[in-house]
Amino acid sequence: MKMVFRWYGEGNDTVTLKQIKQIPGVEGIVWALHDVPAGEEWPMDKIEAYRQVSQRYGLHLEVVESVNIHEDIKLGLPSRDGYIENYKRTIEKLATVGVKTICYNFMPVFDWVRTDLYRELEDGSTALFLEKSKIDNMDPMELVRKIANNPDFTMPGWEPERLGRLSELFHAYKGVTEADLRQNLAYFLKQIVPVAELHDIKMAIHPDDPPYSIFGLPRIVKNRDDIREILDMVDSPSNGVTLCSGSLGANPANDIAGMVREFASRIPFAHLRNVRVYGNGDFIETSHRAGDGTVDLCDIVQAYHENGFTGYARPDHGRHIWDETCRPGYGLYDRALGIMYLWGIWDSLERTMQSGTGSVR
Ligand SMILES: [Mn+2]
Repeated sequence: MKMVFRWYGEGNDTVTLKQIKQIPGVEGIVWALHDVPAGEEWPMDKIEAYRQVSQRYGLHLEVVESVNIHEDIKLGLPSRDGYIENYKRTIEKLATVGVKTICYNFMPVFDWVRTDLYRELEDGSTALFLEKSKIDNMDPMELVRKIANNPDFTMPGWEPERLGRLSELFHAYKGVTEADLRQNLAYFLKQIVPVAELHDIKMAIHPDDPPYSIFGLPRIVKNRDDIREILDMVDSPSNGVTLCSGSLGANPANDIAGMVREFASRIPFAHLRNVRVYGNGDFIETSHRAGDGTVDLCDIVQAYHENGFTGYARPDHGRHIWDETCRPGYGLYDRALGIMYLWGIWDSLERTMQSGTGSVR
């Protein structure tokens, strides 16, 4: 397990590389050019700037999250080919600075969705929260109206000034089924994976967050069957999955340890975090500790360990604790605590294996 830590870049993150370097066992950053719009080729000078700054702290940049997919690719429009060509050029450039894994998602319109970024937990810390009834059965146009009329109702990336584009996109996705979206993903992968293979890079699709359809939009990375189908689209180690225990864990029916066991050789990147799902489907992100949420990270880490996992792992999100001011879900403290918890499990499994006493469970 190679531990990495997401960093949003100089002037774009409250956490510093100096701090990241001091978290035990962290070898590299998970990075992206956040100012390059989806679909555009990443400029080499900006990639090179990341290389230089990470090198100063002895942190590698082998994991990129994400190179975003243009909506025209997801929609299967004729203009997709140009965007796919740009994507290939970006892969080639990333290979020159040692990138090994590229995380991406294939979620229409919205990346992750929450209804509250700072919901208070019992201990006074705050965390990302989703109130399911707020988004359930909501007509997309009602959502657009809500964002426009209520300053407290926001969706990531959809500020009131971009709402025109949002209704346009909803219109474009009208009638696009899960089968269509799958076909468009397969089209993308068949072109991209050979280029990734050639450059020893593993593509790793991130599950949908939350792992079910929202606002009537199709979603195709929700569970074990979905992932199996995607991995079968192109049978190559370069066609992999970012197994996110938090995203998948928002549906308690998902057996994440079971997925680790089934897909082990196709998971270049593990997102390890906990989430507490309530009876009504609401969920809140919690500390990593098993028991604080409904995701059993002990079991999941054990499944990785059993399979000799040598891929990358990151603690994904954390709560906001100790009065830290930070990007929602991306503070230093709780993610660092999460890493130590993960190492605690991992190291004790290593020790048990070496002493030959078998399973710790
Ligand atoms: Mn994740």
